[in-house]
Amino acid sequence: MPDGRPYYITTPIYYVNDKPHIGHAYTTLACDMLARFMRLDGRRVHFLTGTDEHGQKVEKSAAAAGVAPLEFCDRVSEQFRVLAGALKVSNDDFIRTTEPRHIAACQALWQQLLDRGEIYLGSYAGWYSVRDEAFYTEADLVDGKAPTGAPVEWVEEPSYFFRLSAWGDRLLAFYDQNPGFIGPDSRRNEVISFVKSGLRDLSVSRTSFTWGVPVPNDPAHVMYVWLDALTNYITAVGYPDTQAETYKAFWPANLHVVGKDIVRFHAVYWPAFLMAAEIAPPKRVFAHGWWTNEGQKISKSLGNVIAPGDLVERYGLDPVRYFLLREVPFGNDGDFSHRAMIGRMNSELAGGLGNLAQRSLSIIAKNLDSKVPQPGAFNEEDNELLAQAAAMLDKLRAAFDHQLFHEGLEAIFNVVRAANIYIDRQAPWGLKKTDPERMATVLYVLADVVRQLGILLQPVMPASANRLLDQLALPADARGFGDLDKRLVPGTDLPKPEGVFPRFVEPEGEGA
Ligand code: ME8
Repeated sequence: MPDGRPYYITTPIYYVNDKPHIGHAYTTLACDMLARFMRLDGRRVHFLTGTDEHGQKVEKSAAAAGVAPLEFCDRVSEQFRVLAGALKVSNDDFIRTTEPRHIAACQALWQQLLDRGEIYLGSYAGWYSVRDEAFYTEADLVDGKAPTGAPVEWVEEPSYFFRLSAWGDRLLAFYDQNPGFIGPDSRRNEVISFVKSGLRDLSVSRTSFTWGVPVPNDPAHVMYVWLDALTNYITAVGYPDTQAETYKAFWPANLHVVGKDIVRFHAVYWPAFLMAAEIAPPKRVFAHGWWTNEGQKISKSLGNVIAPGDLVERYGLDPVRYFLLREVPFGNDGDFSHRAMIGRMNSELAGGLGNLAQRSLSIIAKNLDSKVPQPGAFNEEDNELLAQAAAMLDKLRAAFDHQLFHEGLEAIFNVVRAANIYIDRQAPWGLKKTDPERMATVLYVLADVVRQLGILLQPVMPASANRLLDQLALPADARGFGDLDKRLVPGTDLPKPEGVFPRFVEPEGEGA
């Protein structure tokens, strides 16, 4: 039942140097599914996404576009908002790092760090990659480039430093005491060995450009964009007002979902900044894998960037949401291919779930006057299927607690398969003359299993799942997880059944 326990989940805030693509859509959709899941499970959810608008990378992109940085940010940030709308993302807030609330939060955090002696003035001489917005030592470089392959430039400038070197042991103790802090395990191991290899103090201000949050009392410096960006997670719940209701309810965040490229910033720098300011670190950071397109790295220069809008137009939003979260174990790298997309759409959605619902509901419409059937006593096979359906929620909770989305979806689709086997074995279409009472029982069991599937599929395919539930005439206030064990009411009038998961048919003249 709803317990209203707070659940705070965040996406990374995306750089506005470029248009949104499938990678951004992926992270945001994964968070959206979890946010919707938690709401249906009775939690009080705060779901945050937004844009990261400062730093050299954005400043350079604005200059290349020939517009002032803020105007450029307004324009691209809007595209991320539009994308979130098109993907039906249920975020509760959208933060921009150029907002006054955020600048105030960054400056307050800076002051806390300064007051505690965690920041000191020095000068930086070393390599910097604008693309990564990261500092590198000579030893980090591979063939004169960043380990990520990004170009680097030599930078020498006055800079404030954060005493990261003093935080290594405390970070290791923190990871030890909080084994769930980083997921999956491969990333946790990577982070721990990075910290064990020794941390150097981190440059946290820049003086060679101006597009950033001014350092309090020293406006020649702007804050390093990662210190600025990470702070967004506390800005959005009210920091520096630590007495704000939202801050008290939602901080520390339950989960930061990020791509594997930025795990170090979230799992090393961020908890160190927070602990140094005596703020609790987030409860968990989960880093997912990287998408390629038909086997190739996604890049602008290869011209193979997948625009989320194009996919949605071709396949529909819910199949795209389902595919992205089902195809690849969350945490692993994945490859997008049209063949795989169409395969899942036609076999699991149209052939599995759609077929189950359509067969069950059309027999009810034809033979039972379009009303929820009145069941007789359940036999062993009925009870077995119903028990399998009733076990889904706990499996989903366990899987989603560890961000194992594919496992949760597999648990749901195992029930779809079991129900399709059940309908074939029971063959209700042949019972009308021989045993109408049994026919009604079988169809009741099927309709109720479809109801439970529909309720549990709302987080991943909100529109389709709700259309399925509409066909069962299920009231809108009976669609939460707390309603799962309330069976369909026999005798309820049902609307005319219609297919919710169409097969994908190649548009004429086009290859996939
Ligand atoms: O790093 N596959 O922003 P960003 C999967 N502003 N995910 C991908 C992807 C791909 N091919 N490409 C991008 C930043 N992503 C910072 C974050 S947070 C305080 C600041 C996703 O615009 C993935 O989530 O470069 C990755 O971490 C994020 O986009 C990087 O977005």
